[in-house]
Amino acid sequence: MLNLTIAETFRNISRLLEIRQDNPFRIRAYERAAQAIEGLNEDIEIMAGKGTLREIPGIGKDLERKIKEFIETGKIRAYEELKKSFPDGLLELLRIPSVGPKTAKLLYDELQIHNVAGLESAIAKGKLKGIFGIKEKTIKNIASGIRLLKAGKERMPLSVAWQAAESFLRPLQGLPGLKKISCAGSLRRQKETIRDIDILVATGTPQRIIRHFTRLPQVKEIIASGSTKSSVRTADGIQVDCRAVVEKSFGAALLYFTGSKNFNIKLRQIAIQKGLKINEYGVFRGNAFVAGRTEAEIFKLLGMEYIEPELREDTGEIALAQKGTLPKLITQNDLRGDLHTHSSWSDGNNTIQEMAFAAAKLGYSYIAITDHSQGLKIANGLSVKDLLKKRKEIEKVNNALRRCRVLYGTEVDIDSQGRLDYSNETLKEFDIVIAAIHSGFRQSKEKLTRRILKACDNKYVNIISHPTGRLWGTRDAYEIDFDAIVAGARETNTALEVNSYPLRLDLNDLHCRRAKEEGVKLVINTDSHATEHLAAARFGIAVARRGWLTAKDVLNTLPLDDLLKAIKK
Ligand code: DGT
Ligand code: CA
Repeated sequence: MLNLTIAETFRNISRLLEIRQDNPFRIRAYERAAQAIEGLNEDIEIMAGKGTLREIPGIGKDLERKIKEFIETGKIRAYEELKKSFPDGLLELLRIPSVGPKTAKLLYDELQIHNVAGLESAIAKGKLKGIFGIKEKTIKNIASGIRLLKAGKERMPLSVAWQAAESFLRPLQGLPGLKKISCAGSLRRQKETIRDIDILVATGTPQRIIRHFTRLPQVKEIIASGSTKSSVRTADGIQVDCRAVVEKSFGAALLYFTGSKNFNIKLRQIAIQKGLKINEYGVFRGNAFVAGRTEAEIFKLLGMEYIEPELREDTGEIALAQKGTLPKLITQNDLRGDLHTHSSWSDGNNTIQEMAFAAAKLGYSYIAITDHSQGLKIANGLSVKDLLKKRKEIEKVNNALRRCRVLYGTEVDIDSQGRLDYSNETLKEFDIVIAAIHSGFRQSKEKLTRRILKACDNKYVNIISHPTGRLWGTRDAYEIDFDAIVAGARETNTALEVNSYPLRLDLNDLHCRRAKEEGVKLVINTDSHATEHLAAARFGIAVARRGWLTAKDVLNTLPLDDLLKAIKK
């Protein structure tokens, strides 16, 4: 699993080229490739083996060769050469989200700062103040960037964790002697970020399974290894723990190691009230084992409904389970379409037809192609003239493809004053309009909230996309008054989006739950820029499930006609 390492290498190349003021296209090409590799759902080594690297958006012959070179030798020669012409440590500074190439160079030249620790201490001592080109606000941004960077090192996004987990689960499944296998911990609860991966197996031959686990090719280091438990680290620095238990205890162990810790504590108290003792081996009355094989039998014994892992956070779910009134959580099967995707008309990699075919293949009955609006030049936003042509093309695709209807949409930009990037005249022609903020993230909370509310007020805006702007590891959510936005959305019948793009997951679980309580509808979109991104819906579904959403709370579970009625203002 070298996806993250290779993406990081390409990003570093892009940054160093930028300091050198190299060709902007080249700089951009490396950055794009880094992004594409980060977003992959497949192991890049496996892709290299199959010869499918060139299918990754932005990977041409040259980058394909570099990826192969890295897989084979652990290095890219051109990168090693490039690094030589820069001081050591400069790259570490560049990893801080708000430190661009110019700032890094300035810090180095003026203050001889060459690593994060040095920068932290310089900020603490007030040394950055008064340096030409560094404003007070920049210093604040750098400090919060350092915090983001550190947080990013401690936890990985859910998508990355799943990818790593699957590379362990797949080869273990079907081993002789293995009875059951599951992930546990925060991954099974599908938290948006994961510290380490927990795997649980039921087997009568634990040593054999554990040995196999520690010898998998992606294991780079064995941190600890015993007869029933082992911890390893992958080349990407991801820690994976594997525990083996007997089949009789599998349910109890799964319950215990899935957590959360607070949930476990509450469950144990309930068991005690019933004269039972619960631990990772089973449920006991005195010394007698009474349950433990499955989670379901344990929940039943404790007098409650089965609680889905995503709900196990001790935030009210236990009481509902005791009453038998838990919400029936949405599943990926409930989705009937995707309402936020891009085609090659703006900054996507695929044509409308390719996107529509891919959606049909997923069993969707509709897909909205919501390319960027005219003002968003970096994303190749569409002029009004382009829109006419795009609409014609959609008609053509719809005539040819019956299974999946293409909706004529846009992701219209909300400008710094809350104005939309197309006139109402233009907006009213779309089947569906989503509005989003793409700049001015650092405005005050009041101003940002007002911008979104103003967009909600527009008669033609159906959905607010990625409402808080969070980009994991790069940008915190911008400050908005979420309660005000929920109220505005409800008044104007505007839906709020859960953006499934793995680094966004915005809205988050808490937002979902709040919106639902207030009767605001949600949509789960992928913001796909290529056909293969459509599969990311599973991460939006994970967020929605953690936010207690049912299919009824999510508009794109509706059949097309009902959907179009429901979004009308
Ligand atoms: P993470 O790894 O920080 O993303 O989150 P988790 O929830 O996977 O935490 P982890 O890996 O430390 O432990 C896995 C599960 O094991 C946890 O969710 C609940 C259970 N567990 C761990 N330590 C304790 C404990 O001290 N008491 C109880 N009751 N359960 C624990
Ligand atoms: Ca864990």
